[in-house]
Amino acid sequence: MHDESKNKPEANAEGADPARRNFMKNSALAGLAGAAGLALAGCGRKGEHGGAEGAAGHDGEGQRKHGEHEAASDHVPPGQLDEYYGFWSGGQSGEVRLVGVPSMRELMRIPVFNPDFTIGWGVTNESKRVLGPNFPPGGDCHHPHMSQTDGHYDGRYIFINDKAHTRVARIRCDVMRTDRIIDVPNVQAIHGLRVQRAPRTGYVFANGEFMIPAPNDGRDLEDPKKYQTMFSAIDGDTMEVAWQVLVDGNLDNTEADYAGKYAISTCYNSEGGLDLPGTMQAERDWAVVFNIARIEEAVKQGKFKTIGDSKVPVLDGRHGSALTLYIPIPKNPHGINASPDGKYVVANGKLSPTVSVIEWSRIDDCFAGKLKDPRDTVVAEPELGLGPLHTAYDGRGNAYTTLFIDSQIAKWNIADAIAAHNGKKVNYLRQKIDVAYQPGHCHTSMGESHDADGKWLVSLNKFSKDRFLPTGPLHPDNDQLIDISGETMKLVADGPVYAEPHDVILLHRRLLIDKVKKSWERDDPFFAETVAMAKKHGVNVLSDSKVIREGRKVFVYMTSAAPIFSLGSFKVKKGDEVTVVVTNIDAVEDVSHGFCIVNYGINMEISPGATASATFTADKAGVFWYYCTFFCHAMHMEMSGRMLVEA
Ligand code: CUK
Ligand code: CUA
Ligand code: CA
Repeated sequence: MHDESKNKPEANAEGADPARRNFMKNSALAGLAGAAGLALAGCGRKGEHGGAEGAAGHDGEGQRKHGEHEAASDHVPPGQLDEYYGFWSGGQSGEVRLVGVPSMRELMRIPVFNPDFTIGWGVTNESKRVLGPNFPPGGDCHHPHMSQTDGHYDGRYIFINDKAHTRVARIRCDVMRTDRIIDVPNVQAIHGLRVQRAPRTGYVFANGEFMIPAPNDGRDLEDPKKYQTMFSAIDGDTMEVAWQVLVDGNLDNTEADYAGKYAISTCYNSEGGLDLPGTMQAERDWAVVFNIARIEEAVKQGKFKTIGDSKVPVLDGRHGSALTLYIPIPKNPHGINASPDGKYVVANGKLSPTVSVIEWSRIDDCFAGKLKDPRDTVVAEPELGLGPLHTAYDGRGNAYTTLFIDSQIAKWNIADAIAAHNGKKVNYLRQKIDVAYQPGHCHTSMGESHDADGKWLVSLNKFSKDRFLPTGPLHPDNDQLIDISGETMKLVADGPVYAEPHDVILLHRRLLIDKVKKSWERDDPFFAETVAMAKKHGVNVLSDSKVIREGRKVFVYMTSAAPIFSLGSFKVKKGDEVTVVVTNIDAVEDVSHGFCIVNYGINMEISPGATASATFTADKAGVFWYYCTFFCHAMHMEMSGRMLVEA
């Protein structure tokens, strides 16, 4: 399709065979369009290098021109810290991963929607209070976003969606632990998720992707015209759904402005289609803008209804509503990304080779009645290449858009794209770089805040193909690290990852380094309920070792200090409901203990200062050893005891 050799040296690095690249491209095209028997309407290319004739997108030339810039190194010497922390969504693994950038070293995994035996997530009572009593087997998380204050990351929380079970979770950044998970009512599959940037978070915005009957209780099964979905605003402090807005079409990704006035969501199914061809009929779908002040006012005035058992105010934001604005966007748009200068938001066309640049101030004008046609909010529609999915920013006026089908990232200039839209003869395209392969999101360092610093870009590629040693039929994804600090993008590293990080945020370490706790504080709410229970039993968890029986319920309290549990054994009767509470009184940084009961499915992590507990039925008689699972001491193997279960 075009001369692959232009993308040197990156594309010609070992293992990047141009012929295979074309195969990947064509198969992706077939997958997108062929399956539906439809052409990719509007995807014709004007030139070899996207829409801008003779653009600097010919990056081979670009590199010669600016050849003085050496790619930054991803090497972080032993003992040195990465400059950035990346919060990687774990996709269908249900977890969040903390990764150092540029080293791409994985520092930690934070279980969110997934059970995790390492720390006993889904085993301990403390985690079950977060997960709920009947927690589902996992989740599908896509979009991690940190809370903000006035458009700056504030280091308090990470919020993340669960598409698989229609939930939203909050992670405390001080202890890197999930502390709240909520179900979102009246909708199905939370996909897009973002935080309100100003004055603070504030709201967490969440898109219900799929359209369903309301209420979804068996009625209207065969009547898709009655299917609908809603946009939800969650109070990030209380984790309660504040309000929902009924929309036309479906909802894909969402974004917020920098002024605290609007949220905006893409819709790829304006058609209300039930299958792939059904969602690809219209040349334009839309982005829908939510006017937060008007919505809050309408809630205050009681202009809402509720659905079924839910008490959440539901407002009508369908076409004609004063609460929303529908901006036509070509075609099946996907990602939506606000520029860090606070002026623009870019909707990514997916089945159109374009992205649509919308100016927030024109949205003001539209809501004020000064602009009549919502399309007039679009101030540029640059053509970038095939399959634009997501856009990131460097804080220097440039945007970076992933091209899924082309397996490239297009760097383009926003001001030039607007000038070109106004008829000026300028090239907005700066460079295209090959990535391996099929990128979804890309993200820049600090790129979703006013502090976008334009140092690094990570491209989250869905396919790794032959970039790594074979791992069986299931391949890892490939996250590629790209230096964007100079004029030209430079590929620096490949990093295999377990499926499937959709999105990531890259935060400067200054946001977290002094705020993250190295041990638990004793009054931490995470285990406060367990400590309160002990108190009721007259137990001081820091010093007491006690077994307390209340009928068939047995409570076992002990402490851990390397290398011993304070109880060498305890006795219960078969059929008892047993609650073991362990408090780690080691105050030494990094001395975590684990408490595992063999053949009983119990393991929990107890880090310095923590109290952890697990409740189970002693349904097998006999001797069952418990032991410490974290190698904590030279005598760690000896850190054990016996649970004696009488027949
Ligand atoms: S989505 Cu997966 S690549 Cu869920 Cu943000 Cu676009
Ligand atoms: Cu405690 Cu190993
Ligand atoms: Ca569509």
